[in-house]
This record gives sequence, structure tokens and C-alpha cells, in this order.
Amino acid sequence: SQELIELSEKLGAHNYQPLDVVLTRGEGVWVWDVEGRKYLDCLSAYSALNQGHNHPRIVAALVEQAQRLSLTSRAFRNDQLALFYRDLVELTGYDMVLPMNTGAEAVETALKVARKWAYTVKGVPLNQAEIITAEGNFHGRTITIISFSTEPQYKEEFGPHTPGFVSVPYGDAAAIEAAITPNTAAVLLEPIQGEAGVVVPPDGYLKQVREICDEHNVLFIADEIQTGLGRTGKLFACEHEGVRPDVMVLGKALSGGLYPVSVVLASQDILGILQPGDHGSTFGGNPLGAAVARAALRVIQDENLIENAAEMGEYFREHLEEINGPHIDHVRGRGLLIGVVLREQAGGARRFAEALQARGILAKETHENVLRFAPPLIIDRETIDWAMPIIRDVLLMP
Ligand code: IF1
Repeated sequence: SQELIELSEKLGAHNYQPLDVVLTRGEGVWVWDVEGRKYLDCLSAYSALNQGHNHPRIVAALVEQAQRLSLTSRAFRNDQLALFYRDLVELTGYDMVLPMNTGAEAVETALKVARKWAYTVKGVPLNQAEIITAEGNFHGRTITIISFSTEPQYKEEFGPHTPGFVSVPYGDAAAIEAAITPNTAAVLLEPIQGEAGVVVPPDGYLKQVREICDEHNVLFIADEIQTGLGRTGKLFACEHEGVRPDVMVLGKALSGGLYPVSVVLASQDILGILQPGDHGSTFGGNPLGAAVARAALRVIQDENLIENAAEMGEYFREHLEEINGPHIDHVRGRGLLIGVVLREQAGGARRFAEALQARGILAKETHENVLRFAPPLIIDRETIDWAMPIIRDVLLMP
């Protein structure tokens, strides 16, 4: 590990400060480092591994397709993409799909579609479209997306910034209504803010946003890249309030962590406005990613990962809430997206993540004082029972 850490520190840009654990193998909820130590993965690559590490069915789909056809570009058609579209439409009920690769690319795509919809359908004057976003948001790292970040480090030294975005407090539907003008194209929200520290909005918030968007002819774009595909105990987090966004963005677990696959989902009225040449991507919609994503979606359904996430999330959270130590302010989240909010005097969440690592559990601090627990959705009671005494010990340490 030390050798590889030193090499990485020397040659790699320091845009991360990872825990000093060097992983070499994963299986299900477990990962092993190069010295053979075993860890419970409670981050799931930020929810890209809902199906667990290297799920055999998804690996098999990857290998099989890779030996046949990996990439055609969209200049030609391939035999996987239409089937991927059909699986997604049947699963989600949206009319149309636009396939991309990373989450940020899909968010950018949704923003472009919302702007073109504003100009060609809503009648907003060209280059005047506004999109409302929430403080504390995280939607990716491109210049346009960080232009509406409220995290100084993500934004400040990367200007000049893309105009046309209006920031409002998260969880306050009235603030959204107040920010709407005749030029408002869309509202972009995470149904639960992940990076902000697993921030669950007040009950009814998403429903109010839905109603406000309907009333003002504004598109509701939900970024379910981290919260979607079972993570919160529903297929989509918006379902906790029975809300259906006009545009939904997916990524991460859409491929089970085996390949970057993201999509924008919407109705024909919205995605149908794009004409050939409007948008594209070299790898977007490639047959390898499509085959992998189809298998990843099958696993979520065939292994009842949504129900398991709801059940295990409840079980995990109950046990976490029983730990009442001086450092814990409260526990929050939905399903298996859980944040343990530490008090100021706890000295920050990083040292607890490091202590957990020493005891065989990999969790990540998000922002200063939240410890995030988001294991793969395949986790079982027995594993949670194994982890709980360790987590309790660590959270009760001085
Ligand atoms: C990093 C955060 C999590 C996301 C949501 C879009 C994207 C992400 C809701 C962009 C990506 C990742 C990115 C990674 C760390 C991680 C992260 F802490 F940065 F914010 F998960 F909370 N929408 N989140 O969570 O997707 O382009 O990365 O595929 O940038 O450090 P991507």
C-alpha cells in the first residue's frame, strides 16, 4: 500500500485526499486491500455500486458484449441501444431517453434541453432562459454546473461562470416560487442532497415544487444520479412524495459501477425537440454500456434491491439512532442513504472515518461533520449486525 500511495501522490494530481487504503478486490459488500485486509464498503462509490462490487450478472454482460461490439459511435446504430431504451421506458414510464456517460454530462444535457424547450416551446426570448437551483447542490464538476454551486471551493477559482442560474435555499418551495420569472425554464433539484450531507427536504417540499412548476409552466428536473435506482428504498426518491419530475437524470448505479452510463429521461414533448446534430457524445449510447446497464437494471429488479434497501435502511438507521453518544447530533436519510450528523465539538467526521477504516469499515465524511453510510443495497441483517458494534465503538470514542 505504502509504495502505491507514494507513487500516486507523486504522479497524480491531488484533486482528492483519499483514505490511505489501497483496494485490490471487491465482492458484494466487501473489498480487500493489497495487504489482504477486508473491509465493509459503506460508500458504494457514492451510490454507483447499489448492486454490490463486480456483480456476476453485470460482469458477464460486460465480458460477453466486449467480445462482440464495444463502440460504434452514433453515426451508426447498434443492437443494444434500442433494447436499453425499451427497458428504461418500461421501468420508468417516460417516453424518451437520451444516453450519455457521466452524471455531469447527463445534467448538462438536461440543462441544454430545458433551455431549448424554453426558447422553442415556452417562448422565452433567446439567451434569456433562467434555471433555478438549490443552495448546497451537487450536480457535477463542469464549468456550467459549478457556476451554480454554492460551495466556494468548487466554484471560486474556476470562473468566469456560466450565467442564467438563480440559487435559492433548499427545502423552501416559496423561495422557488418567488424566484420564478417569465423567463424561467426549469428548476433543478436533488430529491435528497447527497454531497451537502444527506439533506432530506421537509415533507411535502417536492410536491409543492411539482405544483409550482405546473402552475408556472416550468420544467421540474430531478437529479436522481445518487438517490435513484433503489438507494432510498424506492425506485426513485421522488416517489416518497408521489412526485413525477418532467425530466429525470440517472447515472452511477445505472451501470452497477461496471461502466460509465447516464441518461436523461423525459416525455416526447421535451426530448422530442432535439434535432439531429443538436447534441452528442462519442461514447454516449454505446452497445457495451447499454448491455451493462440492461443487466444492472435487471439485477435491481430480480434481486428486489429496492425492498431490501427500504428494509435494511430501516434496520440500519434504528440501530444507529440507539447510539446516543456525545458526538452524535442526529441521524438522517432515507433507505440506505444515511447520514450521521456529528456535533461541532466532535472535531469533524474525518477522524471517525479513519477510525472505522482501522476496524474494517469504509465510510466517508461528507462536508465537515456528517458521516455517510451508504452500503450496497444487497446488504443483509447479519452484515449490519457485524458492523454495528464497531460503528458504536467508534462513534462513542472520545
Ligand atoms: C466528485 C460528491 C457525491 C452526484 C449527483 C451528479 C453527479 C454526482 C447528485 C455527477 C456525483 C460524485 C462525484 C464525486 C464524488 C461524488 C459526490 F461528493 F462529489 F458530491 F456522490 F455526493 N449528481 N457525485 O452525486 O456525476 O459526473 O461524477 O458521474 O466529484 O468528487 P459524475
